[in-house]
Amino acid sequence: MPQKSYTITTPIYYINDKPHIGHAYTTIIADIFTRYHRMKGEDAFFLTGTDENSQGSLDAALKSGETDIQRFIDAQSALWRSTWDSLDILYTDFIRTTEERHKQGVKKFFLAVHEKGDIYKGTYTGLYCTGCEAFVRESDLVNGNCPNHPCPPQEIKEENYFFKLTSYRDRLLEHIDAHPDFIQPVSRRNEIRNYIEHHMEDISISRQSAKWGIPIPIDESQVIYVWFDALINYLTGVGYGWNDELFGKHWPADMHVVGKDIIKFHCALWPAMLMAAGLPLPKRVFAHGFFTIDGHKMGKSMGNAIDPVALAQSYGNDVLRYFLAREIPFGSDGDFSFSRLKERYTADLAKGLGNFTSRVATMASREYNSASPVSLDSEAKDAIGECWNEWTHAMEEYHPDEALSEVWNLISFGDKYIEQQKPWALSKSDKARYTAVIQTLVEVLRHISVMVYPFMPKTAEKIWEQLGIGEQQRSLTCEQSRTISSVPIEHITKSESLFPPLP
Ligand code: ME8
Repeated sequence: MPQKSYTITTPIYYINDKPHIGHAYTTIIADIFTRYHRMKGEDAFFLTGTDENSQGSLDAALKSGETDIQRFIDAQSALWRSTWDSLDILYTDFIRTTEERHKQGVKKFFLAVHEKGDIYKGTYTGLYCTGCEAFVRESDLVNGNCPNHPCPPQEIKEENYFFKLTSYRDRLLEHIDAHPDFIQPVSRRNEIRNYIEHHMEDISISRQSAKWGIPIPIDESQVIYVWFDALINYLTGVGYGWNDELFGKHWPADMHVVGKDIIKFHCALWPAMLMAAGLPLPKRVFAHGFFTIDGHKMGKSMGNAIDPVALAQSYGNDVLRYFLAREIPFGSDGDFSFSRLKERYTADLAKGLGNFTSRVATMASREYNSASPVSLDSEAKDAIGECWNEWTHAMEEYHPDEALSEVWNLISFGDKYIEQQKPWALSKSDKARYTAVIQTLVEVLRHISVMVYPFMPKTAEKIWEQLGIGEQQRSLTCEQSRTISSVPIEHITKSESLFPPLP
């Protein structure tokens, strides 16, 4: 059977800003699902990258004093890439919208939509916010400012090319109704349905005055509107226009992970663009919530943006990954605070997973009767089976926080099992029973480590190291890890604590 493919994407981020933990959240969640799908034995393609053709890029370059705009953009893009590298993000490709392969794909796409008759010339009179890179309505302004940025939008009157977005109103609504999974969570689906039905207008897809961007193939005096250009990265990143085989395999995407701020672009404009170009639609757009920092909106202007790399250096990559995935239910808004991070570190990691691992490894590395056959206690077998069922269900339904909470139930089970069985007493009174109890505990820990892997890959590896789990067993699929019998316990070694107490 050919290997099943799975394609997941993040937004491509604007390079005028530095990565903060909001961006890291989206990217880490996408990485978690990529690793999960790879664990299922699928060929998972994970696309991320940078959005470089915006007015904001140009403004930031000029502000920095750099006269070579592309050089500034190259350095900024490299910063984003190295951020993901240092956070253990296993992206398959990193697409940049100033790359030739992207520009060619955008031109091809534009011409396909133009040929369809969905592009016309008109005059745009209205407001434009450079922060959002979007046209805004007078009625959306708050005290004369853009609702998302603390500055007034620019007034623009331009000859522009427009995309006939409204021609797709009925088809978009039909698609959303026929595919309940297309927009998630459900609350977002209702919001988008309402927007498409009552507020959606044709959209200007070119800028006459912009000095940076991809020229329109039929009129080089204008550049393509940055969102029309950026959305096409999801195609050019998987081969559109340069590798048909790759494109055939990885389009349509299974999941676009985005923040709730950009759903109109992803759930209305993007599917309409694809319909116009005669291409299949992505299977799902998941719009996660936004989180605040200690209750305050995060952003450069607020001066409270947290650098994910610095945070990971202080606490560890896996701690950051765990905290973000566990603390903020995927799809809801949340809050980030150092006090919650420390609480979870101590309660869930140091006293939870770390302590359980250390107790099991300490006991198992001592003397025991390794000749005994492995027979798991039935209550442990049931707890492991139940955890796998619930974990898998949560992962399939895109509830990473719930998947983690199932793993932590199994850790609690393991802790209680130790208290009930009292292996320290059995080691003197009943060697055979002692071995069975230790083997059961090692098995519980092994299953925990596999289910923890997509969230905390380094921690899982450290547990495998202690359990003497070799390369071959590390690359088993979920199904294989779930069903194989126990690991050989004579290799167990106790290492230093996974999560030492915080200073
Ligand atoms: O919008 N909480 O890029 P961008 C959670 N280039 N997630 C957050 C967040 C927060 N407080 N702040 C930002 C763009 N994000 C376009 C995308 S895609 C074709 C083009 C995350 O750099 C969230 O995923 O402004 C949000 O959608 C994204 O960063 C916006 O990144």
